[in-house]
Amino acid sequence: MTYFPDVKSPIPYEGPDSKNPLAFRYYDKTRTVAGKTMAEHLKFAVCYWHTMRGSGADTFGGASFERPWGTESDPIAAAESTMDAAFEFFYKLGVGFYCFHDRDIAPEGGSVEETNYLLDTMVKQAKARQEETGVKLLWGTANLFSHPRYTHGAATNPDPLVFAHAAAQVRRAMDATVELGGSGYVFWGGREGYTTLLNTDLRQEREQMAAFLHLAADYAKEAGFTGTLLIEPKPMEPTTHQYDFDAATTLSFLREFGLLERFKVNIESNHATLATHTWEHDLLVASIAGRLGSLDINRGDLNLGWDTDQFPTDLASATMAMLVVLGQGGLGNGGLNFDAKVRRGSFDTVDLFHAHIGGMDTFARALLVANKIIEDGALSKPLAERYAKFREEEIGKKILARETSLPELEAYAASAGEPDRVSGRQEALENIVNDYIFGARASQ
Ligand code: XLS
Ligand code: NI
Ligand code: NI
Repeated sequence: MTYFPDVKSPIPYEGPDSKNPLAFRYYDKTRTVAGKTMAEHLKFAVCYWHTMRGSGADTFGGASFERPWGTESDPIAAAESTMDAAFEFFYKLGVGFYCFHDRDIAPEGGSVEETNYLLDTMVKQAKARQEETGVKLLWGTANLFSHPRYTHGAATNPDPLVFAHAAAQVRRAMDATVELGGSGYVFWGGREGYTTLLNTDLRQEREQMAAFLHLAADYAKEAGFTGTLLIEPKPMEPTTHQYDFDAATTLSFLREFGLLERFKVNIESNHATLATHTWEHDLLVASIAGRLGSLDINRGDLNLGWDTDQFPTDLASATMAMLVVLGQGGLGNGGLNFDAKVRRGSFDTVDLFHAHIGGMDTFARALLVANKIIEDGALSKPLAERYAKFREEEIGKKILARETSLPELEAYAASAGEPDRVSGRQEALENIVNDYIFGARASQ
């Protein structure tokens, strides 16, 4: 049985001139760029929730996709056919990784025990599929937001019993991740936030969240998890104010509660833009703190103010992201997870291929462009120049070493007079980036 009859064999690389819509133009997994293959640089992961479980439903209407999998009335049979389809898709796309929430791969049962049993059953099957296909788990996570018990939050719920249910779920999702060799485990604060401060004890909820993360990190160690624990910031949705607002807020929270050494962050493009940042801003904030672990790749819509999770096709944005990733020497055991969904109207299964192919080609091309920009020092040279005085002049060095004082600086300002006026050259720099993006200076 095949779930994707339009695609007979793995998507081939055919080069930039190909007219075949089911081929890669830039993503050539064996091509070496700066000492590593494209597959090593770009550890793409398909996300199970959007790609396998997405239904096309929105707030105005129910499912619009009629998938040939997951239709059985028995929930385990439905989970099994979904997993068959998932691994067929991963294999045909030629992707190395996938990501899931516990509830994406297995249904919830009527009790904690039954739920654990259902998850174990599906984890066994996933393990066998991974061994057959060589596809690996990038990260696992627990869905702590869909069940009605989590309406007022999971770790930040006013009821400790809800906290305990969330803890039970994370324990088992962590076990599943370890069992499947996942290199990461993600905490996205689903409903950890508030819609009104009138019923919210902000101080208490933050304490609860910190306690939860400490417990989870302790358990991860106990369970033999050797990968990276990641927090995924998002400013809003589903709550009005999510506690992990953006990278800076999340890092400050981790620092405040003694968690900074235990967690890194997973930065999603559309979440950064919802926080009114560019994606590269949030990536850089995390990276300079040494805490950038993984990326959720997608894009928003400039005309809509919510998390539209569209497939990433914006080369300029992907290039800026790859500059940060290459700038820190890669993502280690992190990768690029497609937290993206096809539009409600794109209901054919072949649309899933078009969407992922476009995203993979965009990042492959961005890798080449960013690598060339770095090799040529096209941005780093003017940047170093701009800050040269802090490195070269005595007073600059003293400021950075905190070896001066306001009176000394006053005396310096009085003797040295007015500073030179120097242009920031923004437009010239934008043109340089475009030169690379348009192809004139990029390696094809
Ligand atoms: C939702 C989040 C979610 C996480 C995993 O907005 O992006 O999909 O990536 O829980
Ligand atoms: Ni999102
Ligand atoms: Ni995400």
